[in-house]
Amino acid sequence: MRGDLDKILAEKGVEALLLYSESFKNSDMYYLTKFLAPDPFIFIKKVDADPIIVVNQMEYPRAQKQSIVKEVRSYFEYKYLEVVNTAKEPHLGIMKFIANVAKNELGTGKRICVPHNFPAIAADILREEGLTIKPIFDVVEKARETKDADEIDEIGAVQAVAEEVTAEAIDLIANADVGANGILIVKKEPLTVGKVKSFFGHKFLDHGCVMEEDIIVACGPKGSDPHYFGDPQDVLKANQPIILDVVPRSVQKRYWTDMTRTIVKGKASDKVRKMFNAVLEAKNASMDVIQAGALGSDVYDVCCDVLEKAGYETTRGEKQITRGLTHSLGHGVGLDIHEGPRMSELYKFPLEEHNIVTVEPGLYDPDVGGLRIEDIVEVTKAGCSDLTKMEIQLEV
Ligand SMILES: [Mn+2]
Repeated sequence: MRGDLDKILAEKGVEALLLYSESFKNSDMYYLTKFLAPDPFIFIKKVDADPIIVVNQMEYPRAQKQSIVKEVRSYFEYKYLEVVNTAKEPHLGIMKFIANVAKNELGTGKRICVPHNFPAIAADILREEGLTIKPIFDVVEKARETKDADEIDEIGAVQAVAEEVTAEAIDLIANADVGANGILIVKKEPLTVGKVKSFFGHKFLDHGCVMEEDIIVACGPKGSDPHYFGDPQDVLKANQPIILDVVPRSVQKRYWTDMTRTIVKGKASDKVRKMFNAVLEAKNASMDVIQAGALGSDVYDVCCDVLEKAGYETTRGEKQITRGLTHSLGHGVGLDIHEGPRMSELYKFPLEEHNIVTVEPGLYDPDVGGLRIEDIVEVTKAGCSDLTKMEIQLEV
């Protein structure tokens, strides 16, 4: 949560935090300021003090109205034009300007934390100007991992949209006719992945969400690659697993959600049904052990134990496999679609209350395709609360 930031900065042994970025793509910048801007601006915060932002003159009135940062200043207050004009070229001048603002606000003696994606060229120039710049991973990201009630509500609202639209898409698939070679037919035309994605995209927009990144609609053997997104020309077929991995984002509130359902229109083969049962059991067993304090790696282990006991292989211990579970169990979701914490072999850190994580075991087989089930849950003190209300059903 935002309130954790001072503690995190102090733990890292730094005295201030500096960001220079736009805030559409940079979720840290948006999180800290709640000011959505397509051009970079400056964020500065001393430990245990209120932050300030410095924005260009055009954005100044809007930032004052919209940002949660109360102290908003204009570039002109720091003689922007004068500083930039003294440099050999404008880009370098802007870097020099950032250094001037930082020196003005922080002096030169402070250890200043910048995020891992702070421009390297800016770090160089700030150091040339005598500032102590420390790029550090997981500062703002760490604060973002624990969500406050408003954030959980926003993610829940996007999740409700994901479920409504996915249910409609499943209806579309379930009500399709079956033509030659098992190809699904809707209104006398083959039901392609492109048409299904277009359906999702339009419906999301009707609910104030977007398909900012591609969703996964993968039918049959191609779905055995977990991140095969589905080519628009692919046709959906009966009696084969169809993975729907759905990731809408709220346009205004900026939060994502993530849900996967795998369905078969018609009849699932015994092999696919067995995969479905194992994945479902792995998901339930994993959710049973999720709670504040549980290590992400331990939850992943529980998932692998269930799948291995059911006769499937996993990549646990860097095992090279051609079928089985080939990815981790889950990831945080918030202003980014993939953020911390993780539930994987590498993540030997405890989950915390109010983390929002996906639980998404899957099994993959190049002969039949993929089978993945994904819910999104809130970690609580004694367990987890499932934000996903949608039923899990194989055959439709
Ligand atoms: Mn996911």
